[in-house]
Amino acid sequence: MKLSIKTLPQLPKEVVVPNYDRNKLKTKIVHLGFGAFHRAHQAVFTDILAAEHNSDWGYCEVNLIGGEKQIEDLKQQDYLFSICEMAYDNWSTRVVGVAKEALHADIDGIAKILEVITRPEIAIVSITVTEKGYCYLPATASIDTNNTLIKHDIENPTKPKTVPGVIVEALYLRKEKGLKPFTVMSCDNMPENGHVTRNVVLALAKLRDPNLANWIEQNVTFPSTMVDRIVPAVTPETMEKIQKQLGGIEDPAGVAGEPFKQWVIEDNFVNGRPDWQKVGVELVNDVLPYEEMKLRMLNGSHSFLAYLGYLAGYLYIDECMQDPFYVKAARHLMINEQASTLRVKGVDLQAYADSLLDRYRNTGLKHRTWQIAMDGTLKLPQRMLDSVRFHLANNTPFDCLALGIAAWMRYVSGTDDAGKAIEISDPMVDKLKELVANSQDNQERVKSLLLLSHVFGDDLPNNQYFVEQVTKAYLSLRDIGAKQSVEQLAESF
Ligand code: NAI
Ligand code: CS2
Repeated sequence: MKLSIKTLPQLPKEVVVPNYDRNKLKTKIVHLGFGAFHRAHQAVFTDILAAEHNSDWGYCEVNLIGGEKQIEDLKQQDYLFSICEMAYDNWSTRVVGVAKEALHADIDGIAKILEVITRPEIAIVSITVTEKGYCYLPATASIDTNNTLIKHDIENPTKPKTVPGVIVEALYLRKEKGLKPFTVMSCDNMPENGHVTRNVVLALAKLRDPNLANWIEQNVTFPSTMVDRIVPAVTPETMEKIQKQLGGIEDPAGVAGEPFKQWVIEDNFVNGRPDWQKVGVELVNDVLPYEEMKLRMLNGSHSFLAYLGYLAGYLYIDECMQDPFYVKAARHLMINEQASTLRVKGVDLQAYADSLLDRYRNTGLKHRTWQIAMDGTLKLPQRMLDSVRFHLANNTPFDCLALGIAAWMRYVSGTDDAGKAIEISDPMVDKLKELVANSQDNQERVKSLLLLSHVFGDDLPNNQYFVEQVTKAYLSLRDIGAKQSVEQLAESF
């Protein structure tokens, strides 16, 4: 039997269920990207707000590309889904009730989605669609007009497929109807995610109608956010554990994540917002220092561990944490090469680094290094390269960052240290394969991959010291492998 309103009474009494009147909820947020993260993060904060503070903010959950099954599952179970908190082996479960509706572009049609977004009561469109959903060029944070889907949206603005395309068309329709706009809130792991979202939306709007772009510029806000909770992709084993938590009831839309969660939002909304501050969300004037801290210390060390771990045969982050040299190197990276670059004030960064390592040790999470390694071309700039620029400008060392970047190069070269082929998942995978195929496995490989100016900009490939450092690390990885390269580096601190 599946999770639904009918089966709620059969759940074990420890499971937290929506104890509020779901009929009083109004769909006021449209969320684009009903993936694992949204379910375990924004939806949970909003659910606690409904349960504990009588909030009436509900969601229409939307997937535009991929994730058809999740939307179908949600519809079949009265829009209920569960989230398990995995504190090592001690799990606890909550059924979330704030979803009111669910739509998929390929199932329900884009017209239906636009109809919902243009309802007067929609106040926020929030987004978690991974970095590639923004169709932007990471080195400049500008729209990628060569992206096939963006080309489609430029030619067919009323039937958009992309996130920027849908937002532009929805805002166009609201403007025409004389309705208030909505706030656009990205919750993806990008630096200044609000700024990136604004850039791509405005660029697309300008191509369509400069008046529309002006109206958006003057009336719509794009608050940046810092979002944090480790929520690995659901596996069949996680599904089994969720079912056990639910006393045998199945929940294919269920998800599991770590207990920790954090959300910092720039308080800049044009049409109201839930009182998220009542449930621990930090509403601030400037989110950038928090975002930068999290992207460099957490995500930067995550990517470092993911590439070096995967090459060495460590399938999960908690396996990397069993290797004392990986722990030492990750901590050195966080404190000496990332924390030193940050603007954030009043945060104990030593304690932050230790808390991150502790979260990585959680053996319940089974967070795959392969999952974190994906989409590297869109992740490296904010996780590693911005810090490298800081060190180059300040003449300070960046050995761990150089090793991390070289490990990405080794990873996209396609073979791990045991000689096994790597399945690379990246929007630029074809280009990566071409660059790898046309270069020898030595300093030529490094030079060749540095040609990706959308990733490395024009400055880094022309900085001789940077190229030397990455080349040295690359050759070490080639000659002695990831495990020993990390060991040697960690021994040198
Ligand atoms: P997921 O794979 O479970 O879900 C991805 C979602 O993005 C799906 O709803 C899918 O329909 C949508 N999507 C994918 N490509 C798209 C495209 N080109 N256009 C439109 N929609 C697209 O991933 P998950 O775990 O939900 O993570 C999503 C993002 O959330 C991450 O990339 C990151 O930016 C952010 N995040 C994730 C955390 C995590 O631990 N999972 C933690 C903090 C942030
Ligand atoms: C990870 C993040 O997949 C990745 O790239 O680094 O999703 C990480 O788990 C989250 O940002 C934690 O908040």
